[in-house]
Amino acid sequence: MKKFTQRSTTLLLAAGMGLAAATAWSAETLQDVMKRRGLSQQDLLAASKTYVPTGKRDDFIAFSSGGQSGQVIVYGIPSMRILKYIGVFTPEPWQGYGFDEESKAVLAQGRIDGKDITWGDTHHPGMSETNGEADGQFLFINDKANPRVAVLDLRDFETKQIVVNPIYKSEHGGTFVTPNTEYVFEAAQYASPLENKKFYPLEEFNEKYRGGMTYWKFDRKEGRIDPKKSFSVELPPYSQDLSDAGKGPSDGWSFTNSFCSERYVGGIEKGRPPYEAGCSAKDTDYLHVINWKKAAELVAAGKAKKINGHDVLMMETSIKEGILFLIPEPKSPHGVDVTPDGTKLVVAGKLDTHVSVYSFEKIMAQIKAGKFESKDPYGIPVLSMKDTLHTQVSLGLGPLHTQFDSKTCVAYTSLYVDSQVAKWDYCEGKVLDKISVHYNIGHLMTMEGDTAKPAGRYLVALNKLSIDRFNPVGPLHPQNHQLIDISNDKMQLIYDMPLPLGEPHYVVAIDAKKLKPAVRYKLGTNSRTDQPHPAAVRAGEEHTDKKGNKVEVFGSLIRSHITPETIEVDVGDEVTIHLTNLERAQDETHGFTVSTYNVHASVEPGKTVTVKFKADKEGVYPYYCTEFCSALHLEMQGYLLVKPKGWKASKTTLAAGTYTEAEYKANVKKVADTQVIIDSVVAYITSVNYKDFPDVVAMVDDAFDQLGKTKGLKEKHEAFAAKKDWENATLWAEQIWQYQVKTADLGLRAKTYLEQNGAKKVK
Ligand code: K7E
Ligand code: CUA
Repeated sequence: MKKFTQRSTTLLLAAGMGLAAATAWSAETLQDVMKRRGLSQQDLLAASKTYVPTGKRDDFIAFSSGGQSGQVIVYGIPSMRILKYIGVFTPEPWQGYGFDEESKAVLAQGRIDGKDITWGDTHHPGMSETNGEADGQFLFINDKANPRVAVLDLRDFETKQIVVNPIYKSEHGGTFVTPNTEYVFEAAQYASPLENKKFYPLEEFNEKYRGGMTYWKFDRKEGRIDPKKSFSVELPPYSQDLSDAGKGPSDGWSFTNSFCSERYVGGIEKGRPPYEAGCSAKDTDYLHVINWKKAAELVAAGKAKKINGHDVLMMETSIKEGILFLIPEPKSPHGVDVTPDGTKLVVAGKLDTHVSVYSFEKIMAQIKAGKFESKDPYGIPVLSMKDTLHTQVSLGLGPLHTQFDSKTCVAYTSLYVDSQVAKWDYCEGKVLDKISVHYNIGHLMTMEGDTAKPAGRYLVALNKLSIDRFNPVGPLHPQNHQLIDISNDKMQLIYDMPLPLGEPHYVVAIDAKKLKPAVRYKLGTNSRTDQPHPAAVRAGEEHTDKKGNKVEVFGSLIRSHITPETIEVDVGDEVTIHLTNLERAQDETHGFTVSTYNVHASVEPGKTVTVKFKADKEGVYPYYCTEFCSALHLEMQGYLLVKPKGWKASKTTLAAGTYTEAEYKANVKKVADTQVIIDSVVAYITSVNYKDFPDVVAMVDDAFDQLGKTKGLKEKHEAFAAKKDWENATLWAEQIWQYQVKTADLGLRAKTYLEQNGAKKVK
């Protein structure tokens, strides 16, 4: 230990005097590298389009579904560097998600029929919008397997809420938002009886099984979905699929595809043709067109029926009130995407080579004129496909999803079977360009490409197979997100990114400038409720309460100690530990765990987190900080002592250390030397315009916070020295130095930042 601290002083001295920086330049030229690595001009061009130099940031931030991992993956574009995994439907240990009480409460909202469901099949992230444009405030994502929707707040990139769909058993067409995020859509997928736990045999499929469309009311002020103000529209058992919200002229309407409108129920084991045959036998399926604004009014007027306590507008009512229509669409469609100006909708039929562009104006004209070509078996008016189409364009095999460019009339459609992206003009109905991807593309995504104002520039192809793209890692391959430059007439493939967490069906991206995430919480925040945590403490307020067999610790974390450092309980006690991270410094997260009790917390600056467990095993259990937070991180430790029944202590004093006057004096000198470094760093920082750099101002504030903690300690060690108590004198002097190290660490970080970012001398 001694050795380490001396070395640290030397390092600090060296860094303080600017001796540490020596940069070696490679003598290699670009030509040399091209030759050595076998790169072409095209490769270099691609590399220069995606390379983000150290210290620079990406232009766009993407939120990808984590597929079967039940998480969200955040990455930067164009670098494709992964920035974060966010636990949503699944526990995520690093962030303590599912291992601390606050996040367990969020996961518990997603329980179904009283049971935990700790995985999710996430498909479609959706960003909150204001006037049809991505606003960077909230993210929504659905769980197809267990019909649920989650709300993430982009101030801290945390999951805040999970709502369970009260009437479905599966869903898919979610999450799509209305232009001002009034509602978040969730469409059913595999039809089932709407009443919970109701059994009907498949012979009653047409009568008793139903699909539907749910409109979750989003309360932006609260940042939460309000289930009481949410409702659903009952739909036929047609396997509703992807959806989109109208915008501009079509605002107030929603559009939902369907497949298997044949209502086939399979039975391969009974010798019946399988689903795949029975669900694609007819040439067309149905596009559902719903006036959600009017539906909301009807629900408010009491015209809905309560099913499982949830408002459902029954088909009969929707037909009578004229808010629900069907339009035939080509065989087994997948995506339906409303154009940025809201005048058209693009439907891609998986088993057709065409994309069909419908005109909203024509749809409205037909509805107004009451011109219906037929009714479906449930009495829903069916509009003529021919009379509502704007155009059809043959793009290739297996068109799935469509996204839009910032250039007017330009769209991109994924071609699953052809393994291509087609660039085409949806106004004129012509193909502009095609590019191959690797392989079998599902969704594709352009920057803010499903908003009213797409940002263009890049497109990401989300491929189902990666076969030969990456180093083999066994039979389960990574997914392949390919980045395509769309700023020119010809598309250029510029990057392959393997994603190894699940099948990310869809991803959305936003201009990074629109995101304004916080760097710390207000001291004592429960990040899952955004409310002050009742068990938060400030420095000096830490304490432990014991009532009967309940032990409650109100502790704190700051570099580099946990308060308290000993927790004594009796076997069988219920232990609750609340911890507040007192740091203000950016990125000074502390983690917390207790050996073998399966708890973990990530406590970011300002956050208060609770872990809870029953101390049902007598013994000694170290607890410690799990994030390498400082030079003395390993010493950020403590003991949980679980005493056996009837335990009586035989010794009452701790073993004394052996310290000499010489060691005390050495520590005092170390403190004085370090102060010289701190003073020189402070002198440098205050000699330049550091106040023009908000990040530096925060670091300087944090540095002085740490230094402030030395107050009164000099008097303390001197008083012990006067009494020749060399242990206490030495250790309190050491503690001053510990705070100084943190101060100097921050100060030097600030100094380096200023030097690298062109700080200027001030008078
Ligand atoms: Cu096409 Cu769930 Cu959007 Cu997969 S879905 S591809
Ligand atoms: Cu705190 Cu490591």
